[in-house]
Amino acid sequence: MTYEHILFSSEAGVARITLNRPDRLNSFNDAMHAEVRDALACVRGEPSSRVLLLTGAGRGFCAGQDLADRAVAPGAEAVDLGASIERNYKPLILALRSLPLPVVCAVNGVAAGAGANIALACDLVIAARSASFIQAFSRIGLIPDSGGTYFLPRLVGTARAMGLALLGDKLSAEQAAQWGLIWQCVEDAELVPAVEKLTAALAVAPTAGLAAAKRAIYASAGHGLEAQLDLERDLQRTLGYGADYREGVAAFTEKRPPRFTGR
Ligand code: T3D
Repeated sequence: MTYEHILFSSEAGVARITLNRPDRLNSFNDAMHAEVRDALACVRGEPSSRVLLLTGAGRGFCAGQDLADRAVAPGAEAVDLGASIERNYKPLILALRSLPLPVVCAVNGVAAGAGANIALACDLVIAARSASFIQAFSRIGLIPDSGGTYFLPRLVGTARAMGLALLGDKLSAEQAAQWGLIWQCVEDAELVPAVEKLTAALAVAPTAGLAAAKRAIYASAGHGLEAQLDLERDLQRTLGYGADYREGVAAFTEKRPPRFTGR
């Protein structure tokens, strides 16, 4: 597939998707959804990719749905937003969450509407200090979608989730990090070097182990303690037969850096 609305590359274990409609703050239309879907399928099918970086081109990360596609003429039939979510946003969020490798989101600017929640669906979110998060839905009569009503209360608690959802105010990257909504806020000039350092480290990490940790942590939201302990047991059993565990223990005992293959 040739890409018009995203940039996609994979090098040295790092796959990169850059949302690339900067004049619309990288908001999503159907074509961009199709391209991201295709790129995510490539990452999933390519074992040499050991970490995925998602970011945006220009001054914004992503402003959610392209509202120009929703401006129907007076009297014309309304768009079925449920169908749009079923076709595009739900598969996107599930694909990011289930990808068996770490997904880093570099929030380079404003993340609004579904754009904010696509960022929150990623495993490690690093934002530039000038970036912000806006649950813009309430400004146009909608609810937080793309997992917003799931991620927000789990990450920041019901009171803050409610404030963000009902008021639609801009939350600074610094405040988002203080509240635990994201992993880190860095100075604007530090975003690229910090993300490069992080993705380079994750590209040589024991990928299967990280994927299992991701799976277990996300599964915990729907589990009691006993079910979670069972899952940990099963995942640990599988990892214990893996090459990276063997290599990790060997490297430790031989007092040398490990050479993980991701398996
Ligand atoms: O519809 C479905 O399928 C259901 C799913 C819905 C998911 C959703 O995401 S609904 C929420 C949609 N998003 C929004 O409501 C956010 C709309 N954008 C904004 O509120 C503001 O643009 C921002 C707060 C994000 C940034 O403000 P600011 O002042 O920094 O930039 P700006 O001037 O508003 O935007 C710059 C340009 O991007 C501008 O174009 P122009 O005037 O220079 O030609 C603006 O129209 C365009 N833009 C920004 N967001 C969108 C957009 N164009 C289309 N759709 C957008 N979402």
